[in-house]
Amino acid sequence: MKITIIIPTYNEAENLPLLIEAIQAQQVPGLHILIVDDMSPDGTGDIADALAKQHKNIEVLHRQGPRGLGRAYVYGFDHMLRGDTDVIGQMDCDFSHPPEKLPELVAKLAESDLALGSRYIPGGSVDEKWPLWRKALSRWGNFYARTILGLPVKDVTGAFRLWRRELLEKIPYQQVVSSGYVFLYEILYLAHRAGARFGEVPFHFADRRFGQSKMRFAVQIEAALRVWQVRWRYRNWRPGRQP
Ligand SMILES: Nc1nc2c(ncn2[C@@H]2O[C@H](COP(=O)(O)OP(=O)(O)OP(=O)(O)O)[C@@H](O)[C@H]2O)c(=O)[nH]1
Ligand SMILES: [Mg+2]
Repeated sequence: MKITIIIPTYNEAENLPLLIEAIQAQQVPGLHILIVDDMSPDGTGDIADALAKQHKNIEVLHRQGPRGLGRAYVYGFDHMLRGDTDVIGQMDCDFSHPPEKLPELVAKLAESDLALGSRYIPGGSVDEKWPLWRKALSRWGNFYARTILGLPVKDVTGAFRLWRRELLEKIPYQQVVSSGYVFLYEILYLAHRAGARFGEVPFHFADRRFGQSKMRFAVQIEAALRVWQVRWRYRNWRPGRQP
C-alpha cells in the first residue's frame, strides 16, 4: 500500500528537518511525503528541496500566489490523485501531530475510509499550556460543528488524517474555498455525506516548539459561525453531483 502524507508548510525551517527525521524513523511500509510550501520567506522551500534530494520518498511542490492552508491541501490532493498513491495523509509540520501515531492511524484504515487523529476521545488531549479560552473554544467549536453537521466523530477540526483515495475521489474538495478550520470540517462533512466509514485514534496535541503561532481568536470564532453555511451549501449534494 502506497501512503503519501501531505505536509503543508509556511515558515517551518526549524521544524521540517526534525519532523522528516521523526516520520522516517517510524518505518511505515510504503510511506511517502509530499511537502507543499507556499514560498515561505524563511527558506523552508529550499530546505524541503534539499531533503527531497536526500530521500527517495520525498517530493516537494512550491505554490506561487496567495498563501492559504486550504488551497495548499487542494493543490496537494490534486497532485496525489493524478498519481498512484492508495492513501493520502494530512499532517502539520510543527509536531502538534505525533509521528509515533502514524502506524496506529494506518492500522485504523483496515476498518475505515478515513482515519482521524482525535484530541477529544479517551486517551486524547490538548497542550496543558493552552489558555482556558482556547481550550474552551476548541471544545465548544468541535461540539457545535459536529452536532449541527451530524458528524459521527469527536474531533472535526483536527488536521491529522489518512484518507483512502477512493473516498477523496468521491468528494468535490476542489470547490471548497474555505480556509483553515472551516476547510477541515467542510471536507469531513462531504466525506460523511459520501458515506465514509470513520476511525478515530487518540493523540496528544502539543503546541508548536519552534516558529510563531498563526492561531487567531477571530479565526476560531469565524469557524464556529460558518457551520450553518456549510450545512446549507451542500443540502442537495450527493456523491457524483456538483455542489
Ligand atoms: N502551504 C501552506 N502551509 C501553511 C499555511 N499556513 C499554515 N501552514 C502550515 O499548516 C500547518 C498548520 O498550521 P499552524 O500554523 O500550525 O496552525 P495552528 O496549529 O492552527 O496554529 P499554531 O500552531 O499555533 O501556529 C503547519 O504545517 C503550517 O506550516 C499556508 O498558508 N500555506
Ligand atoms: Mg500548529
